[in-house]
Amino acid sequence: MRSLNYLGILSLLLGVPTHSLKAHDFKTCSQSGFCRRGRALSARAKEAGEAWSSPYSLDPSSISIASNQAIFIAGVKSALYPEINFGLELRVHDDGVVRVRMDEVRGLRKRYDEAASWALISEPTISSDIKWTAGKKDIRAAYGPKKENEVVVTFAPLTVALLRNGKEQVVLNGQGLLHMEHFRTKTQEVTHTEEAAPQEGAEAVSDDAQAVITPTNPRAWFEGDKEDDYWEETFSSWTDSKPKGPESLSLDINFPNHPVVYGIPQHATRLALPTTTGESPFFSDPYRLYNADVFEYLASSPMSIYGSIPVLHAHSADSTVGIFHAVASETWIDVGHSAEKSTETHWISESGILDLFLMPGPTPEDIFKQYSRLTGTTVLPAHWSLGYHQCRWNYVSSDDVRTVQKRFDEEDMPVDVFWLDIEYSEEHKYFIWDKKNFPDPVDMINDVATLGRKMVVIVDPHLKRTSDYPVYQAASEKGLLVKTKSETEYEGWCWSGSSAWVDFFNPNVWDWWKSLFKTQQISTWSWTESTNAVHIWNDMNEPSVFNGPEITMPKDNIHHGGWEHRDVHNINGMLFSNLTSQAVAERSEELTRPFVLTRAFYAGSQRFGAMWTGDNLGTWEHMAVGVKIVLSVNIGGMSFSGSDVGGFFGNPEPEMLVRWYQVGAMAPFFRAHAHIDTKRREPFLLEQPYKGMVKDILRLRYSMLPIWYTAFRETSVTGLPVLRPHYVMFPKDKAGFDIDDQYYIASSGLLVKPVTEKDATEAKVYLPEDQVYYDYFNHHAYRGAANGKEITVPAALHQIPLFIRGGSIVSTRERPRRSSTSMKADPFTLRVALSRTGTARGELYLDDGETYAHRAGHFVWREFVAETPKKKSRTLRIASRDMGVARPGEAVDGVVLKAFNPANAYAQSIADVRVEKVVVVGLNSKPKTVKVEGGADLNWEFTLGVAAADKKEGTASILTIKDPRVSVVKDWAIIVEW
Ligand code: MIG
Repeated sequence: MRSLNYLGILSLLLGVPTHSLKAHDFKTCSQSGFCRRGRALSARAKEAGEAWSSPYSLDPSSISIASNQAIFIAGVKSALYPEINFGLELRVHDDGVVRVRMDEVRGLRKRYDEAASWALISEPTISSDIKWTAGKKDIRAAYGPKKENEVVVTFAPLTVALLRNGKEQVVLNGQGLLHMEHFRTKTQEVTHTEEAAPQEGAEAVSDDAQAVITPTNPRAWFEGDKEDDYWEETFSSWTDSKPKGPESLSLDINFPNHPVVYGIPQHATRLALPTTTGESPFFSDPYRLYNADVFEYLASSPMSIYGSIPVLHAHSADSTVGIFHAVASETWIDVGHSAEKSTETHWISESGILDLFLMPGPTPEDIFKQYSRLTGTTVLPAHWSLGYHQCRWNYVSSDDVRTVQKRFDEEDMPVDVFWLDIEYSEEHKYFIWDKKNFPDPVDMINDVATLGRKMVVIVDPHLKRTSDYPVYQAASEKGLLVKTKSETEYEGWCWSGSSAWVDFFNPNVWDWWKSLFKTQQISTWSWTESTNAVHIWNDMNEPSVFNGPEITMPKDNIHHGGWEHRDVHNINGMLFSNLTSQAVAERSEELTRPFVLTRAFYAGSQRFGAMWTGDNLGTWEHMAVGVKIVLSVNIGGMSFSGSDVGGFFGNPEPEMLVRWYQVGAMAPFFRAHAHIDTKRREPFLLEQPYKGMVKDILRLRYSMLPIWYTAFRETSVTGLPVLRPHYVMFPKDKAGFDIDDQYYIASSGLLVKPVTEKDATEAKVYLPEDQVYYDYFNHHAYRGAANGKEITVPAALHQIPLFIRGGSIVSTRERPRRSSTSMKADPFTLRVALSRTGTARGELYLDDGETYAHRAGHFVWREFVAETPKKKSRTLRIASRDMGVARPGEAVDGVVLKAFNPANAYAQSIADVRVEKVVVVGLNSKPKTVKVEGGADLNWEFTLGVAAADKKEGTASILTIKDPRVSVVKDWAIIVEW
């Protein structure tokens, strides 16, 4: 029985093959009342053409300007409902971001307005340099260093536009699709339909808005002539009671002169979002954001999967702008290009206020900075969590775990973390060990930890409803569980059978949840059979409910504060990983960085840990789309991401498994995982030559850990993603806009093109610039071109197309070890990959990898620079200097460094760690001498090949400097002379 999953069981009962269920389990737009209404609105607008006009207008006499000009508030009305009041508020932040909020004022109920409070790190600072100027038709404010940005609000119809240098960049309601359905009482509305038009309100309207609103029945013209699923909605066998009635929000957001849009993860599709509207849309449905446990999700679809980040970048060769809509309810987004070179989007949300952040750019880099100032950067992870993670559903006993660990060591394959899926727990009561198979959990954990490794154990949000589960008992007694619409404890079905769900919106939950993770017994139940080497996996937090509508919770369930599940659905999962990461960090006296993997996520989840792409299939298609999903969540701020290596479902043949390891090793989060029904596929089980290939890939990942860790440091400070697609690196290069199958690793200079095709022997790689790119492994020099060039490179099964961009210095640790912790004192190799002009630069960041001492300045951040000092053209100087000093006052994980001392305790502790090799790639000719500045001659070797400055391709010249005896924490220079 255990080997059958829930949909497997369902499919047996219903006699339907599993794969046909996945689409039917989830709504299309036409099956979702408010989405249908939203799309009907845009269809009517389209049909009406020029005659269409928004009924929403701003009352200029109501404008009030507060807070030293930066906050602008005004009343808004819809001509259709003159008795209903809306309020519009605009704020300009000090970094140029404009926040636009609209809510119903003095309505029958309150719309949910707390999404931003969960997503944002703090209340943004308002600009002190704004001046609104009101005219007859609009009010506007120019701002920015050169007053190049301008926000303009037109009164009738209401539009909000962000301009740069006089040109519109983002326009709200330009197509007249704004509609905030106001709260009403059921009877009232029934009367309206029965009476039909014209009726009182409508007549009043047509008087003052005759010119814009067409006639006979203006409401029908705008809203449709019947109530469409206003008060109740049925999908499959579930009925949503919708006690609040209609409250959806529709808004068109246009990006004139921005032909491409990226973002709004999570969807299994290309990075540059295909269209959903127009003559021949790529997808017929809008992109949906409604966190969902979509079992065996499609490899190309606008359907929701596990997470939602309502962030979109609109891009052109000379501008990038972005938006973030802090909405937590189900949201659908249409994307189209009716005008050439422009993009129109239409956002339809089920509930909540309008809370939209317009990010002015003007470059992708600026957008990342603007967005991370709002929601935070990716937190710097524990160093070990960038190693290799071995997971499976399930390692079935403590001896199984020990054996797997032993096999890795016997084969000399590095690994850092062993994972336990749900079967470790007794009857799926998370935290409670199944003592039949795990009789000695703490001993098992210690056996893993003595070798410097960690364990990750799963804790899901569903609690088995049974009196012998102290966690459930406490939650139920304290009233900490999600409630039904009739305010009773909600019961649903999940792995643990009859289950209840902790309501993380309830502040009383927080300390209690943290108390569970304490490894020392406290007054209430806590997880004493755990240690500090255990970290946590949060799965099923969409939340997944087997017998719920769309495999989640009923929307009319009630959370803390009386909010319906409908209002908070997409942020629900983030609260779980938020609290879990706090719990793990604080579980013992000594604070250490937590690792928490989450499946569901929202804007801001990057502060709490890593995500993975859920239950992918063991197909080439899924391998390929996994790369695109990971790129798109990187765009959404979630840099720490990856897909299940091997594919969750199926038994990959060795070739596929090898390719999947290559994909995983080049992703920020690197974990192999497999479904319970699959055959064992740990890398040591492979036959040769595959086993050797995977071992090499694992060792490659470990040798590159300094690169990954430095990349994460950079991300944690700047907000720029770890994986950078072409449009981020080369915003002006149109040929790169659609590229999403190769990417750069932060600013390291590494370019990766993972191979995701069967039987590949070569790969095509796009080089966007007139620069030399070296093969990472054999230093073959390839040449790009100013207007881009595609090259063909060898890509047999043992080969990963990985390149070092000329002009980069990369740091690696080349001694194979069993885990990352055993590499901490290992020396470094520096690869100086010269640019066409003979220069190079790179960074290396190091700290203790586990504590928060780095937030107090205990770290090493070096900058390496290779250049030819002026007028000394016969010299190359490779210097190491301090980056920390170069950037005082920077913020790390949002914490501003007050002081930085290069001789900090951590730096001192690794003062003996040296650079054991410096490899200079692409020199013109054999040097005469190589020495440490002010020191002795060094030992070196040179092989002549292609020079960086040449036009030729072929193996580059290599100068290998052996053991220069320089410390990695000190300033030094190596002088190469001819
Ligand atoms: O309904 O815990 O995506 O990684 O192995 C399946 C069992 C529940 C789904 C996760 C998968 C995990 C599995 N879980």
